[in-house]
Amino acid sequence: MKNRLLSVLALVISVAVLAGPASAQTPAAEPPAAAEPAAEPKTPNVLWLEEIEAQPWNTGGNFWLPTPAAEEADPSDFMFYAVLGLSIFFFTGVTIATVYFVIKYRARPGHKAQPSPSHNDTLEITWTVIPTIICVFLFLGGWRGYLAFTAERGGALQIDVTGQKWAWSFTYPNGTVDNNLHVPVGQPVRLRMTSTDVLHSFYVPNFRVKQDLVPRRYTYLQFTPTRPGVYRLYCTEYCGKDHSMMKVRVIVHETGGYERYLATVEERSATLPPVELGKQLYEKKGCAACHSIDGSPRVGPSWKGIWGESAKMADGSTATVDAQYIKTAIEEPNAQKRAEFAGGQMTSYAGLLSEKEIAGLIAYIESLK
Ligand code: HEC
Ligand SMILES: [Cu+2]
Repeated sequence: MKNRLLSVLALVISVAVLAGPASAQTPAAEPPAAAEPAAEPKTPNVLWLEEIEAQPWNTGGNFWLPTPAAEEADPSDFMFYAVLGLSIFFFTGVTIATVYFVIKYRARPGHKAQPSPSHNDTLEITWTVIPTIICVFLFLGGWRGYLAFTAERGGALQIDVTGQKWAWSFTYPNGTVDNNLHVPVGQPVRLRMTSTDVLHSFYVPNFRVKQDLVPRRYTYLQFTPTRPGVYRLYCTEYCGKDHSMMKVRVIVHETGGYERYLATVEERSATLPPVELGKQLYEKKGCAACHSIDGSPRVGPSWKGIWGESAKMADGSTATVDAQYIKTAIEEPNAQKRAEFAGGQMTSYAGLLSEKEIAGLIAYIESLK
């Protein structure tokens, strides 16, 4: 009986193993996408950046913690392991003592209960002094780790961070704005962060740093990346329906790579046709979370076919969707509202998009008619 069960199990496993690769191959039968028009040839810099951005993020690490990639990870990991070690030590000690006493002093025929001592100096001093030393040690360790990512350090690269439902904007000292974070290895980075709508929180597990972004207020965070690679950045303050879309990339560049990145972005945006720029912004700036391009309504109106349309507004008037209408919609969303979407909220992108980018978005929406 047991043998038969085993052979059935073996059969099921071998069928699954054989079927696995075969079913994985089926999509290859699809016709090749040769119908796409040939793309413009790309400069080596643009290719380099696209390759880096497409790299899989680092998923390494041990059972407890992901790969450390910043100086701040050291004090933080030390404290994690210290607390873990202390917890294991005391949990085991207390459990063993409890079990031992339960057995040793159990009620049994001929055994008389012994009176508890009412006072014992040695015992009381021991259980006061040892926990006090442990608490002071934990406090100092935590304080050191806290200072590591909050205290201002000289020579830091400052990057402005804006959180918004549901995207990040990182503004570099030269004015470049991106939705992924790019930083150089080995240089302290100081983030000045705020939010345009609700609470968000910046968290990079590999750096062991986390800080809230608060509307109408600035918060700061500091770290020094130590290991080039691609890591993940999460929003860890639940901020609405598409909270999980605020999961982007942090790219730690090798020496010289950060400068090359900035130069490449400039080069790329200088040569991008407006429609392409608008398409890229639609995906990168989080517009896609609320606007579809296939006619289906999301939180906001779809962009498909709206160009030239006369839109019914919430105040009863009608307005033609043209360049001016789109610019106003982006910069002062509350100034004009469509009747059907009057309940939806869009936060203003004034100051977060350049004139050129707004022109790109207008061109892109026009191309969707
Ligand atoms: C959080 C959801 C949300 C995000 C993100 C968002 N929008 Fe909107 N958008 C809305 C809503 C809701 C409306 C309709 C009500 C209003 O105008 O405030 C709207 C309206 C618009 C309109 C007017 C469309 C029409 O047909 O009336 C434009 C243009 C627009 N958004 C552009 C953008 C651009 C560009 C971005 C990205 C840079 C963006 N939106 C990001 C929610 C969003
Ligand atoms: Cu968020």
